[in-house]
Amino acid sequence: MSSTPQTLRTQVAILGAGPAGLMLAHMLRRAGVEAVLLESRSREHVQDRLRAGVLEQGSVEFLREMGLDARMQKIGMPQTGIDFRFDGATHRIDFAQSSGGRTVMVYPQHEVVTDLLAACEASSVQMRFNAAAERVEDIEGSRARVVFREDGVERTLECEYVAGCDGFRGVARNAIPAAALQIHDRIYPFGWLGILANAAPAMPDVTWGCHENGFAMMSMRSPKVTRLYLQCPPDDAADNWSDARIWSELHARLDVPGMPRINEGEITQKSVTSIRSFQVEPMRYGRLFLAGDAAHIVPPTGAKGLNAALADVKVLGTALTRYYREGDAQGLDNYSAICLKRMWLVHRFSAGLCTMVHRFEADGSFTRKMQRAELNYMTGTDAGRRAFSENFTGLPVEA
Ligand code: FAS
Ligand code: PHB
Repeated sequence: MSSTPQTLRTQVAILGAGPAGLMLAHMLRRAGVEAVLLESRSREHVQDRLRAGVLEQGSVEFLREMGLDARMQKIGMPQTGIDFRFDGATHRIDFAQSSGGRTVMVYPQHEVVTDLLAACEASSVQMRFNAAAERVEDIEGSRARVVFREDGVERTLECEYVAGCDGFRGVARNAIPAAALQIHDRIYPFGWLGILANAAPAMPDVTWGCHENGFAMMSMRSPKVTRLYLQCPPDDAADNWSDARIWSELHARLDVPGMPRINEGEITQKSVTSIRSFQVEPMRYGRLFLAGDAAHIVPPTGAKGLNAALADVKVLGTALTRYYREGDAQGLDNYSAICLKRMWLVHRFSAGLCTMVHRFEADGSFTRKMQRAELNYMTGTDAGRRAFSENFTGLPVEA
C-alpha cells in the first residue's frame, strides 16, 4: 500500500523532466522555493533520449551560473565557426570573429539532462517519475491543481503555480481555454533523417550541405561520434535508408574538392523527425506558465530548441524566485511578453535558415536562385556573416 497521500501540496508544480522542467526545478531548489516535478516516463528514458547538440553562449553561461558546467568543461567541444557547402565549394563563417568573440559549445542534450538529474537528486528535489499528468485544473482560481496518475492510482497535486514544461505532446497547454489560445503553426514539406555514427567528425566545424539533392549536415557528439542529418520526404522511414544509401547521399551533399570527405563508420542510430515551426500565445494564463517545447517548436536547423527552452526557464525561474523572496509579481506578469518577444526573433532566424538551405520540390528555379543569393549574401558579406553569427551564438535573454 503506497504511503503517498491522494492529495499533495506544493508552491510550484512542474510538469516534465526535460531540460526545461529539470532546470526550473534546480533553480527553484537553489532559491528555496518548494516544487514538485512530475514526469510521465522513467528516469532512464529521460536520461537516455538523444536530441539536441549545440549550446548557445548564453546557455553555457547559464549552466555555469547554476553550478552545472563541470562535465561540460571537460567533454564539451567549443566551436568558433560553421562551414556552408554549396555550388561545389566551402563557405565558412567564423562566428566568433563576426560576433565579437561569442562562441557555441557542442555538448549533447542528454549530457545536460544527466547533469541536471544529478544536481536535482543531490539537492533532494521532489521528482516523481512514471507520474503522468492527466489534466491541469483551476488555473484561474485561488490555487491550481494537477491531476496525475502514478502506479495506476489517480492523485492530485495542489499548488500556487504550474510550470508546463511537458513538451510538444504534453497536457499543460490544454488547460488554456481555446478562445484564449492563439496557435501559429507551419509544417515543412520535408523531414530530417538523423544519424549517429561511430566515426570521428571529418571537420572541426559543424558543416552544412545545401545541395540540389537536398540539405545535409555533419555535426558531432564527441571526438569519436559524428551526428549527421539528411533532408528526406516528410513521411519517410529510417528503414528506407540502407547504410550504403546514407553514406552515398552524405558524400554527395557534403563533400567538396580540397576538403576532407565525411568519415564513414558504424551507424548506431537513425530516425526521422518532422520539421515544423510552432508557437502558442500567450505563454502564461492565470496560474499556468508554459516553457520550452510546450510553448514552441523550431526547425532544428538553427540549433535553437534546447536553447530556447533554457532561455524561457531563465526568465521564469528568476520571476518565481523574485515573487517568493520579495513578493514582487512583476516578473510573472511580464513573463509571456518577454519570452514571446525573444521567441519570434528565434523563429525568424530558425525558419529563415530552414527556408534558405532546404530543397523545396514544389518551388521553381526563381526560388532556388533566391536561396543561393541569400546564402551568398549571408556567407559572403560582413553584414550577412554578422547577422548569422549574432543569432547562431544566441540572442540576449531579458531575465
Ligand atoms: P522535452 O520534450 O525535452 O521534455 C518534456 C518532458 O515532459 C518529457 O520528458 C516528457 O516525457 C514529459 N511529459 C510529456 N507529457 C507529460 C505529462 N502528461 N506528464 C508528465 N510529464 C510529461 N533541438 C535542437 O536544438 N537541436 C536538435 O538537433 C534537436 N533534435 C531533436 C530531435 C528530436 C527527435 C526531438 C523530438 C527534438 C529535437 N530538438 C532539437 C528539440 C529538443 O531538443 C527540444 O527543444 C528540447 O527537448 C525541449 O526541452 P523541453 O521543453 O524540456 O521538452
Ligand atoms: C546538432 O549537433 O544537432 C546541430 C548542430 C548545429 C545545428 C543544428 C543541429 O545548426
